[in-house]
Amino acid sequence: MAKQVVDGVTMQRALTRITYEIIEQNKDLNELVIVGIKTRGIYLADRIAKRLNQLENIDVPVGELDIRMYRDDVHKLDHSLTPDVEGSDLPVSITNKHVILVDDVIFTGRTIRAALDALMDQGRPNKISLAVLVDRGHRELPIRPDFVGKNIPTALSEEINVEVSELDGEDGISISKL
Ligand code: 3GP
Ligand code: 5GP
Ligand code: MG
Repeated sequence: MAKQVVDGVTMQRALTRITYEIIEQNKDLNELVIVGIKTRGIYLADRIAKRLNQLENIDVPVGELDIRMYRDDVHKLDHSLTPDVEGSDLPVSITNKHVILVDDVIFTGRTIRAALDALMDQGRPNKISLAVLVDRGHRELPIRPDFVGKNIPTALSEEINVEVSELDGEDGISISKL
């Protein structure tokens, strides 16, 4: 049974706060490129870009990275899986830009490590930052998000479910026991 921990309004507010933090911490918003990690990170990246447009009247390019667990025939919570980049779609060069990576959940940090490798292969950004909607803990690498929607400490036996209206019909975050 999934237990809702964040409702749609609160989730949208968290994204709005992240957007304000991005504005506050960046003198030149024209240097930004936002890159969402498939699947739900892409929708969150789009929303942050939309908010930036509403608040600052600026069009920030949005790209995507597709990162899959190396063997998806095994259970997805198997920690021995290595994330691999399947594809990327970046609308502009990221060289000399400030890339903001966006994902729905950060867990071990291995997906972000793979994403950093993929970005470095494509250019030399001046800076890469990380925004996540949920930090569920259990990091296995020295990777820490710069912008966090909600810190939700979890047990390894739990799973965070992020719903976005574009895919799931409504926004919200819930926890379920595996
Ligand atoms: P999403 O990013 O499209 O929401 O990581 C691939 C997908 O599997 C993610 O989808 C995520 O929601 C889902 N998922 C759920 N729990 C886990 C987990 O513990 N580890 C990984 N790697 N993926 C999970
Ligand atoms: P990591 O590589 O940090 O272990 O896991 C991050 C990736 O796995 C993210 O892309 C995220 O989608 C997914 N993930 C890990 N744990 C969870 C979880 O509890 N819920 C959801 N929805 N996704 C998770
Ligand atoms: Mg994800």
